[in-house]
Amino acid sequence: MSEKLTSQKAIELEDQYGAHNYHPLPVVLTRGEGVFVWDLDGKQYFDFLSAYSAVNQGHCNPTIVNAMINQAKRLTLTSRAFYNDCLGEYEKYITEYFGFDKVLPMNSGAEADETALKLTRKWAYLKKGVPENQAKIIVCEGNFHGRTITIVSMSSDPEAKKDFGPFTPGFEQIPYNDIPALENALKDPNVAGFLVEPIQGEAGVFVPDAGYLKKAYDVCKANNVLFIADEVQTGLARTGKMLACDHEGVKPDILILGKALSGGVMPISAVLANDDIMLCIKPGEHGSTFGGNPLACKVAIAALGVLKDDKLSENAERMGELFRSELRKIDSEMIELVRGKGLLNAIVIKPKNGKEAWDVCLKMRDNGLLAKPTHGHIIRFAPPLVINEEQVHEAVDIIKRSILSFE
Ligand code: IF1
Repeated sequence: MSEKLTSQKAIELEDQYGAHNYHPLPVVLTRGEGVFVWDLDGKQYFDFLSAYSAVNQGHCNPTIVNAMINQAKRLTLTSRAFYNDCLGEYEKYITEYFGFDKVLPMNSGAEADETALKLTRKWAYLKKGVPENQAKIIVCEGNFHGRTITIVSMSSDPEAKKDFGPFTPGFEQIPYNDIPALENALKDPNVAGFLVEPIQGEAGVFVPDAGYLKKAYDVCKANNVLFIADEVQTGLARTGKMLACDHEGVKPDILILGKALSGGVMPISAVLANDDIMLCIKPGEHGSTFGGNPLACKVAIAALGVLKDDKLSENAERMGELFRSELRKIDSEMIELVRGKGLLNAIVIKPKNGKEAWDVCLKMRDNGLLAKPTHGHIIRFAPPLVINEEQVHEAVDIIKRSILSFE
């Protein structure tokens, strides 16, 4: 393009040529570094979304980008028709990192969730002895696991489902954070697994009661049901531990990872399990052209390395405490509630003078901080985990000024 691209023009292009499946905040970004992003006019913003927790390690993390560039110049994709010299190294690294026997590499979070569902059903037929086509998987109301037909079949969100039927059978919804409901659902001997987000993201960063995950795990064990944790969003240091399940000492039977597994540079996801479960899937029964590609392997090793080397769990824990306590000092009727764990946080906004969460987000954008409303009245705050104390104070100051401007 010869003319300089303006924000207006960039938005028009997306509007004219792209499907209208999103409603972005009007800001056009062109560069990122650490906790900051810049728009086309050179204006700097704190990124308090982190691409829905994919850039935990900070934008354009140099360790990750260098690993990517080096491997990109050598070999990027072989498919799984042949062996490559990166996959085994990565598989050893990630399984030792999380303490599982095996990994199955995929690309998007939704694919990893689909993989976990297939694995759970296969295990139910081969190991648990569930009669053919009778396996049932228990999911929670308010869940978010992605956008495929099967995954929206598990959803309770009308918007995610309307006019996308018919749906995949074999799922039963129970309320989240409800152990008696789980105990009741698991009375059915055909239940194969319980799929759960340790904190519900889409539901607006809904943190369950302390002890819920541990109790849910124990109920699963008592009934020979697999406990499947979707840590696509909550995992990888986001909540102040490497995994959100670590807060309760729970080790899932099947662990689903995505997003920050690449630090946001490309789609990389993974399903981890022990042999008893993972070896139920045989050659030809599952896979993906790009899953486990050499580029992804090197990127994921670097991305996981950064989490430990830079002590990002510890930082998320400390900065999260600071962030919530500073937010709670803001004296405004518009803030109904502050909640979260580590650096996965949200505020619930009470509209005032006709101003709601969307208006707060536009004002914060003007003041140099980006966040996105969900369900109309909740604002998620999830900065890259490399944020420091001074930056937390600056960010809270922006949030405070923005909200108080409506008083
Ligand atoms: C979008 C929410 C976040 C996820 C969990 C699997 C996936 C996701 C727990 C699928 C994806 C996203 C995708 C994003 C919005 C978003 C989201 F608001 F919808 F809930 F992060 F909070 N499991 N989450 O959160 O991963 O296939 O997208 O790689 O634009 O839809 P994916």
